Amino acid sequence: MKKSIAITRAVSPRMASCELTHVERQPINIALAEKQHEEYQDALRRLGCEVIHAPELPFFPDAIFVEDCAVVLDELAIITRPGAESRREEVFSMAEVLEAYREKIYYIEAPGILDGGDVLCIGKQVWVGLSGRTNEEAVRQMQYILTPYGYEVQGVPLTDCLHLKSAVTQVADDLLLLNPDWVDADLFPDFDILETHPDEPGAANALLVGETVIYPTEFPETALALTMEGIELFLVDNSEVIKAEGGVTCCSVLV
Ligand code: CIR
Repeated sequence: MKKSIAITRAVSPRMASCELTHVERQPINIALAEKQHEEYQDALRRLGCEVIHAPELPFFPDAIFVEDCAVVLDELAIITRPGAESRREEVFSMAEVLEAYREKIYYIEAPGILDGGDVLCIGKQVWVGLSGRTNEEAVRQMQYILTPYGYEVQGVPLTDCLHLKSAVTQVADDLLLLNPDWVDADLFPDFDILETHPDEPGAANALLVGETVIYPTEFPETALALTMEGIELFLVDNSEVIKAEGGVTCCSVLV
């Protein structure tokens, strides 16, 4: 397995006041969120990752969602400028953590806005969701940073979801899990596509670690379809993160 460090951050006691865009606010059980986050981090360890904790940010309700703070590639890291103003300051401590792992660190600058949840990288291809949190200017900056390293960066239109990785994630070398109502499968011509079950629109967010996929128990029909495709799943309860409009990719940065 290539990536073996997973950076995570503790649940904020204020998580119930998180940003929400497409889902109704529901009470969040912080103790349960903490337990589920421990189990998620145990899953990462069981799959060969060393879990490193970014500094706690108890006053930032969305602090657990570290994925949005940085995009890490083999050669470099890009520190984002999150689209939600309440989240802008989460990135600084992530930059400090990443200094230990990457010599080259770049920053998205205003007027660019970028959430890491909008960035899907596979090999040298990078898709960037044009969501409410990420704009064309950030795509332009990503192209400027990444083209010299041989990456191809393209902006991707999205509908009705928070981030690109709410709509599509990689679940095996050649296979993407995708919700066709939220993103156009034709944007990924080099890949086979497994569609999420129609009753489970939020089911496209899966975290591939090595050859295993960390996947929420909350989407049983799609989990079954993944298993039928021969994908090995490591199931985790993720109810509290889902209430906060997050998923399994959002809670770690794999380095
Ligand atoms: C937010 O709206 O920013 C958080 N409540 C959820 C962020 C989830 N992050 C992700 O999908 N990468």
